[in-house]
Amino acid sequence: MTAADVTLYHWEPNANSGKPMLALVEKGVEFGSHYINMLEFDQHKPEYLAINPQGTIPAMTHGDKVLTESTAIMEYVDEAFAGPALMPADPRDRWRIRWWMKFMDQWLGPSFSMIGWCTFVGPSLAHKSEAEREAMIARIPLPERRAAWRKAMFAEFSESELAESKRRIGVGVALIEEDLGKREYIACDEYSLADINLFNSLYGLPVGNPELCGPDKTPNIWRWLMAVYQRPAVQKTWALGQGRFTDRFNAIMQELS
Ligand SMILES: N[C@@H](CCC(=O)N[C@@H](CS)C(=O)NCC(=O)O)C(=O)O
Repeated sequence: MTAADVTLYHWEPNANSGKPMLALVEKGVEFGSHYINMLEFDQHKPEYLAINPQGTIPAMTHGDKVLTESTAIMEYVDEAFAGPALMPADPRDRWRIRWWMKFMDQWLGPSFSMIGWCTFVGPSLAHKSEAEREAMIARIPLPERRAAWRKAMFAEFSESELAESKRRIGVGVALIEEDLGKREYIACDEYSLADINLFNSLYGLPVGNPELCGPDKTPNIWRWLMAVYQRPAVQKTWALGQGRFTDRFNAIMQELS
């Protein structure tokens, strides 16, 4: 089985879609890129449901294997293919990588996601009629995703849940700043899957949360962002985007360089 048998189904290089995209590019794995336009609900069309019946992205096929869950896909990519190791050998470093990925996936990432869905994803569908939006929601296979889309499309996120997400982002950014003061990268002195995981939610911080992140406020995050932005694989990955996320990436890269 070779890398030529790999197809990644993804949206923009951002959050969950961006994680396996960047891991594949860092490893130098050739892959077929299948863009799923999340805002057109491609992820709920029968062609994609045949790949991932849950109707969420990303998903990856390798030969006849179908892989889902962005962090687990990254671990698979690191183990299945040659190229630079994205997990170090030391057990304590590996534990810290997994600690950070769990923290992001379960605690901090969903808060970034809620703010993004409230400010960008939901409003992007405001041009559709209420009936069209209801029909889109009715096609979503997972009840929890149906609930999330309803809140985003009809601006139903409550004040208290948005406040909790903002609180978590503040706490998370402070913790990341503290740990980046202890070592070169987030989990150890080598670039790892944990950096890929975090970068996909944090690369927009200087624009999205200037009140929390900047060269004076968070010097360790700033140093880390500058180092990660400069990686050729990171630049190649964000060039695969089709819109606003790549524009934002390019604007911040100018600011950092
Ligand atoms: N835990 C999953 C989450 C997958 C997920 O919910 N992805 C979002 C995009 S970041 C999605 O597919 N949203 C589209 C939808 O719910 O219709 C992973 O990490 O892959």
